[in-house]
Amino acid sequence: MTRSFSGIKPTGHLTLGNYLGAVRRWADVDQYASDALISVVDLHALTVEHDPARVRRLSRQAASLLLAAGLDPQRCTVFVQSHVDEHARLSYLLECTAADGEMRRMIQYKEKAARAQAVGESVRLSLLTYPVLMAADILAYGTDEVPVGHDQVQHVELTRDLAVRFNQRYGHVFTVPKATHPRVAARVMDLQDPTSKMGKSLGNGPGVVFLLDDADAVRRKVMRAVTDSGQDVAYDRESHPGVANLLEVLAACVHESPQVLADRYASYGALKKDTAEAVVELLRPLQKRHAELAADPAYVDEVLRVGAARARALARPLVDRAYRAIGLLPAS
Ligand code: AQP
Repeated sequence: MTRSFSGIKPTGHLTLGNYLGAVRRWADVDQYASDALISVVDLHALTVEHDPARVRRLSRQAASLLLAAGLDPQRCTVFVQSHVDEHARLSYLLECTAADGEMRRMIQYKEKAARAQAVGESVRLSLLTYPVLMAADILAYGTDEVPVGHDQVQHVELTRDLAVRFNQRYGHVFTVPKATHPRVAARVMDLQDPTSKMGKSLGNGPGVVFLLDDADAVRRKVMRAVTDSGQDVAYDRESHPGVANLLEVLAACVHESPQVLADRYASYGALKKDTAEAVVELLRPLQKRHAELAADPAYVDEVLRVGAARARALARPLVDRAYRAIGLLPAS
């Protein structure tokens, strides 16, 4: 059976972008079609300024939301990255495989480092190296497929390069994975700035729909979404990025194509109203289930404990093999 690995960072509250671009597919497709491992990748939340208590809180909340979204612990493995030492163990070997130059070319590093530099701040070394940790997350499990939004394409490419390089230098150890994306909404944009990704850590409040936003907040954010000058409801990301984003969100909610939906609307107002209601309905069952799970943290902790034990058992032999292949003396 195909194996898939997916991760979500507890850097903020989960967004509609996370859900439509990734989480919904993990729940609706991947856990049935593959041996799916889904991780709250908490080590990645330490690459930027962080509050320890908040990271802990968001990690449990992310796990609860994954379960609320329909991930079934009987069908897939849900766990917290830092509970499985193999990720950090393998990351070091991959740092010894990666080149400094290729890390500095990573778009997310360049963008975040430039932002920090502009205000006279430095960035953590881990911001430069975290794509290698991400490669370790994926490669430790012999992963075939990585279901992600479009923002992660470059990281999966790096993962492939490192796997191939390691295999060529030290013998075949790693499966070379490939990224897969949803048909629509692979890149949900910020409602206030449709040229930027809707992100949980950098997104500004009014342009980001959070999964736990109440119905009024969702309606307010969608109704105030920036649209384009003109009146045409056309699906064109280049010339009408705001309207195209709303069409994609609506299309993803109602399982239609954005082009077909565009022909049905004569005004931006009607499109916004239907999109807002579709998002409210999409989130309603998820929020209800999340409220039940939030009231039962012991259940969530147990799911994470069992998940980590399974993940550890899968990763350990493969990472041990990589340690031997690269020339390290096995512990007796
Ligand atoms: N806007 C989005 N549209 C489609 N997919 C998205 N994903 C994230 N944002 C969108 C996908 O969700 C999965 C988990 O994402 P993540 O936790 O790795 O990243 P994030 O939500 O983008 O978090 P940050 O902290 O806001 O990220 P950065 O570092 O980019 O600033 C992934 O599959 C992702 O593709």
